Amino acid sequence: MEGIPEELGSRLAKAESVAVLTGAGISAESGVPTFREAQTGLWARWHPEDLATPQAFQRNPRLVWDWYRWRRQLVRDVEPNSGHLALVELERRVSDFHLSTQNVDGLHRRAGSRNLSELHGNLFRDVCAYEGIDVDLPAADDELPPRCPRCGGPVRPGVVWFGEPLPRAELLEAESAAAGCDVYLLVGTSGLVQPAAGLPLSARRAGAYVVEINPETTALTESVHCSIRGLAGDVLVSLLERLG
Ligand code: BJW
Repeated sequence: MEGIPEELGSRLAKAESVAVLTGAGISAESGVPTFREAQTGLWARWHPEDLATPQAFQRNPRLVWDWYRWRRQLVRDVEPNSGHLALVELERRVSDFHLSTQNVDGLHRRAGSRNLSELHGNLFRDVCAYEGIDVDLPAADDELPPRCPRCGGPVRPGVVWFGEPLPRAELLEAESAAAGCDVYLLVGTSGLVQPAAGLPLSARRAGAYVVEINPETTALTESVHCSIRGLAGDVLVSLLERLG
């Protein structure tokens, strides 16, 4: 891993407001697969248009549910890692801190992050596909798709699929954090999916110092002030050590 650049250390030490955007890379060290990595990414094994669009769910809700149930189990079996925990500690140390995540795995909340916006929803929410509201399903409901206890319509996972709008309140919180922070950290995302990928650009336009933490170059590398090539856990722990 590269060391923490001097300028980042001093800017972070002075920062009153820090905003963070995470992607699948931060959960990779817990054992959750990313989406776009060549061999191991979910999209290397499945087509997003078969599983992560409203049309896919209409065509074959059983297939979509089988896939999401598999992912739920995978996430239940893993734990938050040192990267998630370092962000909890950073939140404790910075007076104004906001974390936006594209991840649906809930690991930031399990780690203890509080001021958090889940931009792409949450894998463990059950939502009525007709009414768009969260529903409680009986524990032993094996019907696929499950049925809404209120209207009988199909229930879907509470995640944001391609072509769907992001939850309004979460997106507004993320935009406001990006527009008002001194330092913006971009952790473990390819920066390919909109509108989340526009947040670091908004932060930069508004005057923030923007930093990318990723072992690889990404679509956003050329737009940030500073890129640190390394694993999220290692780099975030080093950042905290640097802060003292
Ligand atoms: C490590 C690491 C380690 C590895 N440490 N790093 C403008 C232009 C073009 C297209 C569009 C546009 N605006 C909208 C679109 C369409 C679309 C889009 O962006 N398409 C592009 C892909 C072309 N966007 C949408 O459809 C969005 N909706 C929308 O815009 O609605 C508008 C609207 C308004 C009003 C009415 C109607 C519509 C919705 C996007 C939803 C994305 N959904 C998914 C699935 C969620 C559910 C699920 O999980 O099943 O979200 S797709 C998938 O990609 C998932 C992720 O959150 C998202 C981002 O991926 P992420 O996190 O960046 O992961 P990877 O795999 O890409 O990258 C991992 C990175 O980690 C890599 O860089 C590694 O190197 C790194 N890494 N190990 C640190 N240890």
